[in-house]
Order: sequence, then structure tokens, then C-alpha cells
Amino acid sequence: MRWAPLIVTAELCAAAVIPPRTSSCVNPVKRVEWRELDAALQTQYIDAVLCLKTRPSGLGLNTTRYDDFPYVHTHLDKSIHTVAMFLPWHRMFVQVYEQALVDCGYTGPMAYWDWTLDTADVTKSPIWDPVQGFGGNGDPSIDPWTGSSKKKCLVDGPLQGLEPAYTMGGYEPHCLARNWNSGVAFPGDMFAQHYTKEAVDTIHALEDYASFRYRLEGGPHGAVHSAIGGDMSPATSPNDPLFFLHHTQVDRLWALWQRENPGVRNMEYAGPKTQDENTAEATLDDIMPFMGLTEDIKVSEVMEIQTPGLCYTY
Ligand SMILES: [Cu+2]
Repeated sequence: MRWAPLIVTAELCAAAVIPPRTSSCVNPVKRVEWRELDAALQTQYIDAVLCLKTRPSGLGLNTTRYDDFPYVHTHLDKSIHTVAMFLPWHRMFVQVYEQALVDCGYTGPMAYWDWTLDTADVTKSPIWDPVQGFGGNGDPSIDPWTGSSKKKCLVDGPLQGLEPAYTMGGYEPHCLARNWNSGVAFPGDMFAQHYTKEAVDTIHALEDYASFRYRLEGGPHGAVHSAIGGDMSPATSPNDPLFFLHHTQVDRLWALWQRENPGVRNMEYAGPKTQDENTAEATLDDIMPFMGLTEDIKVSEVMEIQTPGLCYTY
């Protein structure tokens, strides 16, 4: 940790001269559920997603802006999952994606998918609408990779024909795939019992960050990834634009939990720092890596959503 002394110095300076960062988020944007967006904004959102595929990489890769997100997420996989950083890292990741959509013409608020509204039959969610949504399940009869039964190309909607550049194997352009219920007992229950209103309420009632993060990540978060399947399953999951609506919902649940006791929970951060068995305890000064997608920043900088750098609400 050769830069540790530098960080301490910067922190002392910041404390001395920079006013509280909360002072200049005057008009936080209210993020909304997907079905609260009007049809024009839904179309604009999806157009912006498709536009990302036409923009150059911001990382100097030969692939597009669209592909920067799965690329970074995959390379950082072990640093950002099943660790304390899971929530703050994905909070910032969604923020960077939102800015990319804005750069591609999107003028509405970031949207989340509140899957608790759909647990009676997840397969009937309007999120799958081929016009005002992201299209539905992949076709079980289409298998772009010989020997793989897990990849099912989309058969409808605006993302059909889109080709994400990366798989877990590296550069490997392929059709965007979904495999509902992870192909188990198709279409199955979409593992919905893990992300019902009741399941979420139980997690919301937890008192400490470490338990909250652990249960949210391993429960609803993981179950929805598995329920969608296909490209949503491996660490390349930002290949599916639904990743960002899903993670905005995860972020929302964290923000709602923080809001119950902001004086404590806006600073409450704990749990494993790394996936190592003998990991140190995480701290607010931990630096979150973004591989050039945005600057690396401290966890403490994203603990509150109504700060100049984030400035949104739910
Ligand atoms: Cu992730």
C-alpha cells in the first residue's frame, strides 16, 4: 500500500478546506420504476442503450462504450462481489452508466425494475415487453455455441440482434441471451420467493450493514440474475441492459434502508474487504477500482446519494 500516506494527507487537506459535499446537491433527480416512465422516455432509454453500441470505448478498447461495462465488471468480479464493496461499487457503476445514457441522448431519470411487483408471475412482467420493454426470454432452440445449452438468443424486442462483445472467455461477440429460470423446469417460478415483498421486508429489517449486504446480495440480487439467466448469469452480466435496472433496484433498497436511520447508516460500512479467507475488515477509506471507467474513489464518497457526485433520490 505505497500510496497510503498520500491518502491520509489528501484526507486531512479535504477536511480542512473543502465544505461538506452535501451542500450543493440542490435538485436531486428522483429515480423511477420502469413502468412509471412514459412511453416516450421508455423508447428514449432503449434508444440510448442501443446508441452505446455505436460509441467508441472510453477505455481505449477496440469494442464499444456498451461493452466497457461488462468488460470492467468482469475484470473486477472478485473484488466487487461477496464483499462489503458490493453495494457502493455498484452504486457508482450505475451512476457512470446513467451518464453514458445521457451522453447518448437520454433525458429522463435512471429507472429501476422493482421485481417485487411481479413475483406473482415474473414471466408476465411488463419489463419483457417487446416494444415498451427489453424483450423476453431467449429461444431455447437457438444455441450459438456448440456444446452449450445455456445460451439462448433473444427472439423479440429492441435488443434482438445486438451483439455484446465479451464473454467470460474474452472477446467473443455473441447474441444477447436469456435463459429464464436458468433453464431449470422452464419456465419455472423464476426463483420468485427470494425477491417477494416479504423477502425484501425481512432484509430491510436487518440492523447492520454487513448482514444487510450479505442477505441482499445473496438473496434477491442473485436470484434475479439466475432467474433471467443467459447473459445475466456470469460476471459479464452487464451485457444485458436489464442489469442496470436490476442494480438500480438493489441500490434503491440500500438507499431506503439507509434512509431509516441516516445519521448512522450513511456511515455504516462493514464486512469482508476481499474474498480472501483471512481478509481485513472493510473501511470507508477503501478505494474502489474502476479501471478507467471513472476515477477510482473512496467508498465514503458514495455512501450518501444526495451529494454533488451522485445527487439523486428514490
Ligand atoms: Cu456485479
